[in-house]
Amino acid sequence: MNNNETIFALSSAHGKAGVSVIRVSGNDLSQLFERIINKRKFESRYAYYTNFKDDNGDLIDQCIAVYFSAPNSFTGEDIIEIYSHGAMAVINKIFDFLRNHNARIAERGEFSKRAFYNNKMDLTGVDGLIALLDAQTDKQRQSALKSMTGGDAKTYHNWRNKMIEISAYAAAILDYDEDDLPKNIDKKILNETQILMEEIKSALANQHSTRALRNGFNIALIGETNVGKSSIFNKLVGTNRAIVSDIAGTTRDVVSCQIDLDGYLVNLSDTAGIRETEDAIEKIGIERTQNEIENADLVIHVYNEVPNTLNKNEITVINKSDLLQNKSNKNVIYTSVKTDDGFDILLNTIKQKMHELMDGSLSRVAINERTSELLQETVSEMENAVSKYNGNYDMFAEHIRRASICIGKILGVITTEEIADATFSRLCLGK
Ligand SMILES: Nc1nc2c(ncn2[C@@H]2O[C@H](COP(=O)(O)OP(=O)(O)OP(=O)(O)O)[C@@H](O)[C@H]2O)c(=O)[nH]1
Ligand SMILES: [Mg+2]
Repeated sequence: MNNNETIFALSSAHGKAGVSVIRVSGNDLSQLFERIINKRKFESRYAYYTNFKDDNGDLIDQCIAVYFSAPNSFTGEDIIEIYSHGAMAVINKIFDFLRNHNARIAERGEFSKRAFYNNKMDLTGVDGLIALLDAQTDKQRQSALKSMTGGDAKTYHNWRNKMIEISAYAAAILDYDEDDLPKNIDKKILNETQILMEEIKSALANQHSTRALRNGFNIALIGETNVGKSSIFNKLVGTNRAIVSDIAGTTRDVVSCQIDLDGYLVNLSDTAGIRETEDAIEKIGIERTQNEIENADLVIHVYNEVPNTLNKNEITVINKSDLLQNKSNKNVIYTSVKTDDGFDILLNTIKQKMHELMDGSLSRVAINERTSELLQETVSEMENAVSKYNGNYDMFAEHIRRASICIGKILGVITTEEIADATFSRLCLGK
């Protein structure tokens, strides 16, 4: 990677704003900074007010500029931050100036990529940063910050160090006399491998909840046509998002909305009512309903009468309770969109189910597709090590070593360009 090129980008959001932040990163930017602030001497990390002029001596804008000298900066290189007025015309003019001074616009995620290669961040930290920039709710923010500040990395380093130690002891059994090694070392390393493997398996088994914490808890509202799914959906999201009518088969597509429940992000979906139909479009809608059910963390099944059998994994709602005389079944929730009856109970039940899945997920390592695959590979290497243990320390050490490489890849301690590129391309410009 060529770290010598000077790069720049708008680090704040596009669009009219009071202040915009333009970030420049490169190897030695002191001359450029002197030019921007129009001074010969400066100190790092001091804010300088400047009448920022272009190369013709015309004023671009009145700005504040700060210098972060390497390695104490986000990228580990020299960084200049320019705080200008947030107008596109000003930003474009500053960009022109920077281009004239041998800098080029940064690629997506390029600042973070440099930070990674300069050991400022590992890949779990970058994952955290990506999640933080996407965070909408408080729990998402907490989870992202934990990853970004090294919470996940600590666990992975711990696992990796243990693996390296186990593998080293296994190799030592072959090379050293029994008397020179700790007592019962063979049993100890097997035991430690098994404990470690269980810990990783448990993280994998809970990956569903950590993903729901990052991407949202999926709730699908399903049921036959006309039972009032869209009316309930609108009530829960607080706006008239979905069309409500007394014509059966009104909702044909999935209508989704994100809501914040106790700081957790929830993706609520209203779906096409399930019924036998010859209508081609409605059929597609019903297929989409099936997809929503598969992806749902929680299904709210809406009826107008108590069904013969209740599905324990779903919340059963009997809607239009204003039209019912008998509301005695304790295993269902009676609601009425007309009278508001039962909505407090419905909301509390949803929250309870959500907390059951999500609480505790903050303390676990965050797992995404990339880390999930590598963790599965880790477990399979460890299983191989244990099953081939029978006195064959060579094989054992090799499998544990390979498991430690998988964890190294999660951290980016051992990495390939593709892994890094795939991660950084998920970042926005200016990060
Ligand atoms: N009396 C009464 N009518 C209701 C209630 N909830 C919904 N309705 C009415 O029932 C009809 C159907 O409501 P929708 O919310 O469109 O039902 P849906 O389940 O989404 O229907 P589809 O999209 O066709 O599957 C509308 O006329 C609503 O006004 C309720 O609690 N009580
Ligand atoms: Mg509907």
